[in-house]
Amino acid sequence: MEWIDLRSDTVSHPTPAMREAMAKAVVGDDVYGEDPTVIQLERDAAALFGYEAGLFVSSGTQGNLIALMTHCPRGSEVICGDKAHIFVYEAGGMSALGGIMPHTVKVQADGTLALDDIVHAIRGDNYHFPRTRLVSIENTQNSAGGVALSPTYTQQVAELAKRHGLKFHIDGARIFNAAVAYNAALPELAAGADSLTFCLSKGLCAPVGSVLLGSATFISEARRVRKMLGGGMRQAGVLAAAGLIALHEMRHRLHEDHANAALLAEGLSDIPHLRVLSQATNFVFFWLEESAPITPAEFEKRLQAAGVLLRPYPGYARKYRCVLHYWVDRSRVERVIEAVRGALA
Ligand code: TLP
Repeated sequence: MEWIDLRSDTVSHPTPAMREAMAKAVVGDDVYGEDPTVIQLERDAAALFGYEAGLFVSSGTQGNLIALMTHCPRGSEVICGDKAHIFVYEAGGMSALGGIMPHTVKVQADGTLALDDIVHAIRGDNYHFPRTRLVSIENTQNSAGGVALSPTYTQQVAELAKRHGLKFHIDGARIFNAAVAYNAALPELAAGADSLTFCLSKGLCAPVGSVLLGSATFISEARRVRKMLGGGMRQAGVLAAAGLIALHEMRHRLHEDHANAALLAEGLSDIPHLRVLSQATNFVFFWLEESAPITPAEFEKRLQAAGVLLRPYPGYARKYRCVLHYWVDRSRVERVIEAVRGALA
C-alpha cells in the first residue's frame, strides 16, 4: 500500500533528483576536511543566512546539543521554553552529556517566550546560583502548533541577550517554514543569533542531516564537540548532495505544504467528534472528542486501513498532529479528509 504519512515531515523520503545527486556526489574524508560536497553545503548554508561558517551534522538533535555544549560550560544554564524540543524531546542530552541545566519559561500560545519571563529567569551574580549562559528559542515552535516567530521578535530576543551578556541560539529545525510564513529573508530570521540549527531532513526531504551555523571561531569549536560526540562522518558528501538540493530547490516549494495544511484544517473542521485546534505553517493539530464512537486506537486502525498514518502527539492520548510535506499533495489531502470522515461515521 502507498501510505499517506502525516505523522511528521521527518518521514519524507528523498526525491528522485536527490537520489541521482547522491549517486554522483564527489566525496572525500570529511573528518580530514576533504569532502568537497560537504564543504559546499556548509558554505552555501552559512552564506544564505549571513553567518561565517557552517557544520554539517547528523540530526537536529545533534546540532542543538553541539551548539549548547559549545556555548555552555558544565553547570551553566540555558533559558528555553517549557515546550522546547531541546527540553522535552532530546532525551535530556544537554544535562546527560553537557552537564547543562535547562531553566524553562512558559511558551506562549504564539510560540514566543515573553521577554519579561526571559529577563526574570536570568540569574543574578551570586555564587549560590548556576551561571546563565544562553537563551534558546525555536522557530517554528513545534509543540505550540508549528507557529512561526517573527523577525521582529527574534531581533528583540537578540538585543535582550546582548544586553545581559548572554549567547543566543535558535533551534530553526523548520526555519524555512517560518521564512515562508513571514515572507522574510533568512538573514532577518537569524539576525543577532550566535548560532542556529536547521534541518534538511524534514519538509526539505533530504534523507539525513542538519546544519549548525555560527561564527568561524564558534564552528571550529563546535567541530571538536561534534567529533567528541561521535558525529565526525567520513564520505558524508553522499548525504550533503541531497542536502544541497534541499537547500537550493526544496525550500522554494514549502508554501504548497502550508496551503495543503490550510486545506486539511478546513476539510476537517466540520467533521463530527473532531475539533481542529490549530493550523500554522505545515502543521494541523486536532482533538478527537470524548464523544467519538471509537477509541483513539480504533480511529488510527481505521485510518491505517484507508492508507493514512496518523499518531497522537507524544504525551497526549487524543491530540493529533498532522504534518504536511512534499509527499502529501492536494489530492492526498482530500483523501485524508474522506478517510477521517469515514472512520468517524
Ligand atoms: N522533531 C520531531 C520529533 O522529535 C518530535 C518531529 O516529528 O517533529 N527541533 C525541532 C523543533 C524538532 O521538531 C525536531 C524534530 C528536532 C529539533 C530534532 O530533529 P532530529 O529529528 O533531526 O533530531
